[in-house]
Amino acid sequence: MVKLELREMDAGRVAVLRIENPPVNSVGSAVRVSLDEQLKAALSDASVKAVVLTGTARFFSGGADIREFNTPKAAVRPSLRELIAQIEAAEKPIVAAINGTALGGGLELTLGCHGRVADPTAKLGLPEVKLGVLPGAGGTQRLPRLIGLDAALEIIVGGEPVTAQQALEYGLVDDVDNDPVAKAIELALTIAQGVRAPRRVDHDPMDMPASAAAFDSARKNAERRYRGCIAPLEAIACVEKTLTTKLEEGLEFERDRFQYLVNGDQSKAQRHIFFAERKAAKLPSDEPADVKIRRVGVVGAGTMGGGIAMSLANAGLSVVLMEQSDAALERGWGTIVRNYETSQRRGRFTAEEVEERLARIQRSVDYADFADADLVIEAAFEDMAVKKEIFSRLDAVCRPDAILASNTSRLDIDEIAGVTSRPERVLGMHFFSPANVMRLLEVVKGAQTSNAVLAAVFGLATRIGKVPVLVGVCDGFVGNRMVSHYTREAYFLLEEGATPAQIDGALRRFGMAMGPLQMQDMAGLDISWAARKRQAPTRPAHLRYSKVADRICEMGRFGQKTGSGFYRYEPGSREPIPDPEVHALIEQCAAEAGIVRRDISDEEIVERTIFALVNEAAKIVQDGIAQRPSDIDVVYVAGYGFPMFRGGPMFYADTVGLEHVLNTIQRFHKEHGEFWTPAPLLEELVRSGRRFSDL
Ligand code: T1G
Repeated sequence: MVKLELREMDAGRVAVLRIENPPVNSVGSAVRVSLDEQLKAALSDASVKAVVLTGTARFFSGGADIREFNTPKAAVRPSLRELIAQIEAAEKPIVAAINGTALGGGLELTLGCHGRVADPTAKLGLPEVKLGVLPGAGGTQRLPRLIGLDAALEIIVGGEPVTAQQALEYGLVDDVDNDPVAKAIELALTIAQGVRAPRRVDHDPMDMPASAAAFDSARKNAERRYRGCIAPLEAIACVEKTLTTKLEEGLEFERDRFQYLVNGDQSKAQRHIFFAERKAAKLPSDEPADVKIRRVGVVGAGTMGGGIAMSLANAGLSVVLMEQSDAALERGWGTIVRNYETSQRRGRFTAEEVEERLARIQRSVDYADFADADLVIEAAFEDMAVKKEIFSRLDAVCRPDAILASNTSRLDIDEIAGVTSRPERVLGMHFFSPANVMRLLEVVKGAQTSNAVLAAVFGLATRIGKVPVLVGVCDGFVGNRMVSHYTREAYFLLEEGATPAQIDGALRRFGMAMGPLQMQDMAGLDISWAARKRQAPTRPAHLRYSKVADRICEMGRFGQKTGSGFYRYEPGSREPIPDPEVHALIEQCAAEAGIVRRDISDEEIVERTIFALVNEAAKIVQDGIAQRPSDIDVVYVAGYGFPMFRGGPMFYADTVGLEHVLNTIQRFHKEHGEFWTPAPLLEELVRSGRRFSDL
């Protein structure tokens, strides 16, 4: 919990309080009680001249214990707010030695202190908005008073941590030192001796000419980064209070808004995703990796291969990027260079960092360059014959212990593994475009893929900042298998009376990053057209099929890349413009199908598309293609733009109630036929009164 150590210094005795609560020194009820006891002991000991508060290992503190939210433990006294007020009011100087990551309530603890020293490797942040709450222990009131409005708004609304050096520049810490405890002791004693004044937060209103622009840009920043989330906007309202109210009043307002958020659906959804991502990243087997991945080959320098190569280089890995010709390689390389130059212009990387990353990528047109690779990721044309040819050649040139992975988005990994002599070292690594940005990685386990290989790839995924989700072999794995049903309903709704803009608008208002039709235009309509043509011979003739997308493709309209698809696009613009030619085509398809068009509500659009996802997802869980429903939530939030404030399709279904979801699906089953056959798992859960989150 919290240990007290007395240090005898020339200038007097100092009590060092150390938070010890692995794995991240989260401040839950037990730590609060222990810290309270140790604080009182230190402050009441007349021989103690000053106090230093610090953490252990990599963490000062990862913040309040999120698992205690909405439980009786959250109300155990003292609250974090009370502890911080006690620290702030202490007669003796209390200085924080920020030995490592200090987030949320952990950082707020330091804001009550009379000085702060950080280790050079420390990260300091208030990420609460990512959990759908706000800094609820004084962060919105003290941080602006310490470092000014603009910097505080960026930290509170952006939710991203700053480095120790940035914190020093902001004035958030007084010093950065390799021995933060020793430096903090020194600082505390100089304050005790009156040599230095304690940094006390002024309790009066900041009374500054509030640049309304500061709050307007913060709100715009919040809307851009966390569209549809209410927590960032509530946090801004709290920060605004610092201009007009005293600290105590502002703290009360902040407490009220925190309670409103922590009891709300959005925060419960976002905390669900936080824990779901960590659960997904744990493999069922604890067998360790049998190879350390340092050098990775990538076959194909197209959009995906280039993005994958960047992801790997960004994480410090050595990459061999291979194409079948110099021309293709140079085209791919040019794209990579342009992407890095854009990132550099946006300030994400310095010129040196771009050079370092590019230097990690060796270009090649020769399979022999894969001879010393630990892993090779194939990101070539989505065609089984092409992939089999590539894997045969990889099998011949790569080390026997090298792992061979395909970035295929839906093809059969077992069929690919079958052409190699090492099926136990073959799997899928399905990245999402743009691969250097999207966090999701579907790791496809083949029938013979070994646990040691899965462990190696999961370890790599975390190192390159991806969220790995273990999925099984089927057409489309998890994400794409579900998205087929989602887009099918969107196409049917077009024929039944909705326009592309209405469907996309309804789903964006629901919170999707982009509607299905605009998404199709961005991805390229020809890709799914090729899949539909491949599936045509085996498509059951009695099932309804919409010709809308095929007709659009037959007109050579493949989306943004051809200047028109479901929408049309001005040259150089990605802005979708409704196109009467498409509306006429849709009406023609409806007439041919004998469909009488009607007005369709946003609610029906959302239920027909989102419940189609939920129903198929329940079948995926039942088939064992995903380990659990929350893994599917991770797939959809991290890879398909599902709003994190709704927690993913399964959490959303639990929130609206599975009985309602099942009743609606049964109604759709009557109206629209066997596509809507309810998933037996859904029926079973409703029968037994359980939810997806009970699995
Ligand atoms: N509470 C409870 N458990 C936590 C936790 C927390 N704050 N942070 C991490 N864990 C668990 C996590 O679930 C996992 O558990 C294990 O610790 C290791 O985590 C009042 C209200 C700190 C950067 O938002 O960002 O303070 O899976 O795998 O990669 O204003 O965890 O092993 O069972 O992520 O080294 C604000 C959230 C809280 C920080 C470490 N704090 N945590 O990353 O390890 S709200 C946060 C993180 C608050 C105040 C408000 C990261 C990390 P398990 P991990 P990591």
